[in-house]
Amino acid sequence: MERVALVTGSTSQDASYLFEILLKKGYKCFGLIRRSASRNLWRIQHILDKIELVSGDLTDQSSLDNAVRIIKPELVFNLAAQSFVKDSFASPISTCDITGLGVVRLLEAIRSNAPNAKMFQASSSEQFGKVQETPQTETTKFYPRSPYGCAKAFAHYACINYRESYKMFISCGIMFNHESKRRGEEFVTRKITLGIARVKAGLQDKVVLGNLNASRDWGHAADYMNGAYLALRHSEPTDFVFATGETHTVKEWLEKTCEIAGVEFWNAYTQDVTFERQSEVDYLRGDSSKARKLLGWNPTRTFSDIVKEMYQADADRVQTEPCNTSEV
Ligand code: F7E
Repeated sequence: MERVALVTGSTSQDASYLFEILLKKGYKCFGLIRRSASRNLWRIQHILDKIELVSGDLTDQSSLDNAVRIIKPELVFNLAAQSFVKDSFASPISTCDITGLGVVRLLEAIRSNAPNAKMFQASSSEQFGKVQETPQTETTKFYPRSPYGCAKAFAHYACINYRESYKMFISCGIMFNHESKRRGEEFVTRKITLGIARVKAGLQDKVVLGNLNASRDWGHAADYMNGAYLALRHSEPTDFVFATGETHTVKEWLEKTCEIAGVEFWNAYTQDVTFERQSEVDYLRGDSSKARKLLGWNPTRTFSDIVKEMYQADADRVQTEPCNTSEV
């Protein structure tokens, strides 16, 4: 029988890596896509002829029902979200609608139309927010610090509730920050690698940043999507932390990028409160022992590998498509 997977958030960094993994494993892949997202296909351009895009939206129940009923997926990966934390303060209602309630709509669509499908929910380390213990594990108490974190925590609990109430196979991966050369330019890692590449090329004076002291546990998106796939291959539905166990400040990311670029760190940036959060997540460091033990999962790239990959890709990019990141 043909193995069929449905992925939401099709145009995202994460979906692009997950599609590559699923295609290699022989899955027929369907990607849910909002009509308005259809212009943003650059991350999946190289596999567009191998996957099928289906119109649908996490805010539209009937589109989810139709997609799940017609596709009858064996695996569903929910990667769709309003995922930019800073924007969630400006748009709390729509963030909660998409990132929180949208997951319940998807759960209902699966329960009604393909109850034996296995679902992966991309939960987030933002759920830990003001951390209650370090390192953070699957049992660490949540204390979200943004509408995005609150919506993700709600979605996480909804998944557990459906798993327990209806015996559905639903696993949540609590994903710590994961980056790559396909990362959106609004996130701090890409903003820095692209900004420094532009500074180096003489196209921009400085990178304008907010809080440099926040610490994040940064891994590579391809590794984390491999974790998502392994989570649904596991015999039991459960929750997993995906993290490297190493934490670095935003300042360290900036310093490493400048070092790779050969740019003077002190001259390369300036700070602006516009880019600070109303309430910040100061420190994240995950403990992924459970995923390592039960799934044999391991992150394969170091902090330095990831910064290098991203800087190099951006240094190449600025030669062909100069753009300004100071406004994001
Ligand atoms: O911020 C600080 C900012 O926007 C990281 C999402 O994928 O990971 C991501 O959420 C840190 C924060 O990612 C700027 O205050 C300083 O402390 O890159 P970010 P995030 O908020 O950690 C989690 C796991 C998700 O689930 C999310 O969807 O960097 N920071 N200056 C800045 N951040 C931005 N964006 N821009 C700045 O200028």
